Amino acid sequence: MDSSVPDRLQSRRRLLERLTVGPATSTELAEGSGLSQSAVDEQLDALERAGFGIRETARGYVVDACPEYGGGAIEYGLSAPVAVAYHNQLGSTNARARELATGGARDVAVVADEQTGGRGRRDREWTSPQGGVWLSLVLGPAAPARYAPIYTLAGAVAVARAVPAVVDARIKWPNDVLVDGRKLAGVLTETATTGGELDWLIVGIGINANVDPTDLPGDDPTSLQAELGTVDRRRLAQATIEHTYELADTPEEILPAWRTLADTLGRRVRIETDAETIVGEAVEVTFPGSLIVETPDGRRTVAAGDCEHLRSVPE
Ligand code: BT5
Repeated sequence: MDSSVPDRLQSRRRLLERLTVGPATSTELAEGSGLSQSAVDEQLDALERAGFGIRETARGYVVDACPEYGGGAIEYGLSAPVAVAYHNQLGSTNARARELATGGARDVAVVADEQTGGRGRRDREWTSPQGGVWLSLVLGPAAPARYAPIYTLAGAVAVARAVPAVVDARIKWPNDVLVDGRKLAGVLTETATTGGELDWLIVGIGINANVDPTDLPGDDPTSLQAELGTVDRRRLAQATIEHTYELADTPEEILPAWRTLADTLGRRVRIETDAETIVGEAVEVTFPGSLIVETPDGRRTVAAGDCEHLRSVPE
């Protein structure tokens, strides 16, 4: 891997962060981004080639047009210190994120317009045509390895918070974001640990944004386009990254937020684990993300599995 890639992206991010605040001279941009004057000029040229409108005024450079989507577009106005590695097409953003993470990168989001080998949990396929928001955030939170499952729940909370409020997004344990019971988004988390601590964390998030659900597999999927019409993917990707970043920093806030958005609690569920099938009422979720199921044989604590909602438990 070219380890300079994240450095270059971080400089562009800092430059765009400075331009988000207001006009900036090239000296100010150089100081703010850690780049030389000539490297700043090169970055500004590259941003213009990527579709940014950049104007020179008496007080410095200003951005007067931002592209609809792309790496710089997502970084511009982003309130999280995350650089964006954007690809028109990629096998899997999680796979690329893993390469970057093992090369030492942190605080980078890999984003693709289309994935040709998107993955779900247990190596299932995740269909990812153009128009969706397919992203993987590489983070390095200082946390014990046993916290790993909580970040999957964080990804689902981030999506539910990021989608336009008129969509009543709810979470099915542990990682599905649903609208009226239909799957809108999924989360695939990967971690590496050293000495009982998290080394890196990848939160992979797939949101069916501007895609046609009839092109998607699975049990009655939906998309924001189908629910609402075309949405602003730039804003959606930004909000998803911002919420995920913030939650990863405050793991104690993830479960309370998850509970308020949960569709699973209080329902009859069938959970398929690697070893067995558990049927009962989902009564609680506990740190770092286990589901407590009340069964005829007593309470069970389920750390991982596929959850199916059965009918609601009568009052
Ligand atoms: C998930 O898996 O829900 C996790 C999906 C994570 C995808 C993101 S996209 C960015 C990043 N890069 C990757 O390569 N992955 C992550 P799971 O719970 O196992 O659900 C997978 C199942 O959902 C499949 O077996 C299908 O039935 C169904 N499915 C596939 N594509 C779908 C889609 N676009 N929308 C809704 N359901 C889908």
